[in-house]
Amino acid sequence: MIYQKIILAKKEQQKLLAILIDPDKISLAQIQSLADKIKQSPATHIFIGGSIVAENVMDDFILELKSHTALPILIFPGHPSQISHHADGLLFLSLLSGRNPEYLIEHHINSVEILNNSNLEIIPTGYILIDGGKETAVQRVSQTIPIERDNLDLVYKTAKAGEYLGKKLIYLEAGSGADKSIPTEMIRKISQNTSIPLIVGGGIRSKEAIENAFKAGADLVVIGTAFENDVNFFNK
Ligand code: 1GP
Repeated sequence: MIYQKIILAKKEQQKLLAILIDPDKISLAQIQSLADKIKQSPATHIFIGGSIVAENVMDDFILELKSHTALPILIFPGHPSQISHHADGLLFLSLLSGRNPEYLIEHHINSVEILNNSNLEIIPTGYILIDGGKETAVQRVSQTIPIERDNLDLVYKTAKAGEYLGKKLIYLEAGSGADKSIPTEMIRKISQNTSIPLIVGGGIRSKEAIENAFKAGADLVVIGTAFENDVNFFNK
C-alpha cells in the first residue's frame, strides 16, 4: 500500500521525494534514459500528469516507464482523461483553495466509472494552491485564485478543513515553474497543526530548497521543472 508506506515514513521521519513527469514534454523514446537518471536520484515516487496532457498518451507512457522503474507511479491528474489503469495510484486531488466546482467535485464524479474498473490506489488529497509569484498553468487551467503567500491563517484553516473532510494528504502547491516556492513558515505552520502527511511542490530548484522544505516539516517534496531542465540535477 503506497499510502501506508507514506504514513510509516512520516512516523519514522524519513523524507520522501517525488519526481514529477509531464508526458507532454517527454517522448516515449526518452523514457528509458530518464528512468536511468531517476534511478540514480534519491526519488522515492514518480508523479505523472500535468494541467494539460494530450489525450491517450498516459497508458503507453506509464507502461514504458514501468518497464524501467520499480518506484511507485502515482497519477497527478489535471483532468480525468489522464487517469490510467497502469499506474499504481492516484492522487485524487480536490482543489480546496479554489472555488471552482469542477475541481472540487465535478471531475471526480466524471472519474468514477474509470476508477471502478481499475485497481488504482486512490488517495484523497487536499490540494492547496499558493501564489508562486507568477501565474502558473494550474491557476490558468483551474481558473482559481491562489491564496496569498502571507495568508497563513487561511492556508491553515483550508488544510485543517481538508483534514476534517477526510483527506489523507495535504499538498501545498506553488504551481509548476513558480518563481517562488512555498514559504517555509507556511510549511511549518501546516505540518505542526495537521496530522496527515504534507506534500510540498512548485518552484523548488535547489537541493538547499528541498532540505529547507524538509526541515520545515514537508514529508514529501515534488520536483518537476528542475529535473526536467537538468536530469543531472541530483548528481551535482
Ligand atoms: C507541480 O509541484 C509540482 O505541481 C512541481 O513544480 O515543476 O516547479 O518543480 P516544479
